[in-house]
Amino acid sequence: MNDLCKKACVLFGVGAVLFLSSCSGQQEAEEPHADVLTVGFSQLGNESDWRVANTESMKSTFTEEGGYELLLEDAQQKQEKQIAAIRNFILREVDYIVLAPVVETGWDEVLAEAKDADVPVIIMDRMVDTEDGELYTAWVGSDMREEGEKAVRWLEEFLEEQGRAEEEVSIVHIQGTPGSSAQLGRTYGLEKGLAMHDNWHLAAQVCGEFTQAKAYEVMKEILLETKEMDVVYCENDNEAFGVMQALDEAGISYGEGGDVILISFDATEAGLIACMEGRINLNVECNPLHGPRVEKIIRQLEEGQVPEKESFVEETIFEPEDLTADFIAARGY
Ligand code: GYE
Repeated sequence: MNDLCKKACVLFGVGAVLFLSSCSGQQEAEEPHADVLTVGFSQLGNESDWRVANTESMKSTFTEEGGYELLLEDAQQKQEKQIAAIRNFILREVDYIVLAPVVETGWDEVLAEAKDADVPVIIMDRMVDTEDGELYTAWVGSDMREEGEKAVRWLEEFLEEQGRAEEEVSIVHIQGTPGSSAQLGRTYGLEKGLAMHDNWHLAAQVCGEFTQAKAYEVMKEILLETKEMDVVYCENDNEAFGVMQALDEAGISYGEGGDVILISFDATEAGLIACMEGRINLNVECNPLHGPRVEKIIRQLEEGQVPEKESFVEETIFEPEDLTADFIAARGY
């Protein structure tokens, strides 16, 4: 090949590549966006096993193959980050916003902005407390007051069976994130129980932030003050793990046949294993698999239907004798 010919070939090659890439570029710009629904998801954080399972459920539901683009923002437990994420989703003109709110109050302004921009907002897991119920389209999650009440009913029966119903009962209460539905509901249940039983007393009531590390730290401090406790009421499994660690170090027995009755919430895999092994007396279920439930709401909206404004998930409670390794493994979280 002479030089001229080589140059011509190279030029032709470059031209062909440019032509092809500009064609495929056009296709990319037009094709995927026709049917794809963009979902902006403001997840409150990554504080617990429950939260990890919840995020996973959203990711495995809102997939590319399923026709979605999921924009996931982790707010690291900060409401201002969630508000910023929602504003960003509005700017990006997403089709739907899903919000798992860290606390209940303080959402009116940003939800009104989403409403003005015609972006439907679906609230998942914890609730929002807004002045105007029209600021969000639908909510799906758990009845966390009911969860607290279930724990208290169980404790009443358990003490009764043990012949301890009339005895003084000293309770350590490890709370979750202040102002979150999970904290408010589970605290409501316990405080109602305390009000109904003159012989039930709070030995301590402190915040464990729904994390193992914080619960461990606060439980260590409590144990410096007192070792007199009959019940530790942890508002989630990760707090229960931190409490178990602190009780182990203090040489205090807990769970089935132990000195301290341990109550937990969530029933995640590790929480249920601890319950099956008798280290947690009661684990109140809180289901994190909301991805398919949120998708159902979006499908209904796409088809012009009106979804239920609020849907509560059915849940149960677990004691050690209810559990087997196979049962826990089949739950998958
Ligand atoms: O119990 C806890 C998590 O809002 C129900 O948040 C959720 C709670 C859950 O951190 O583990």
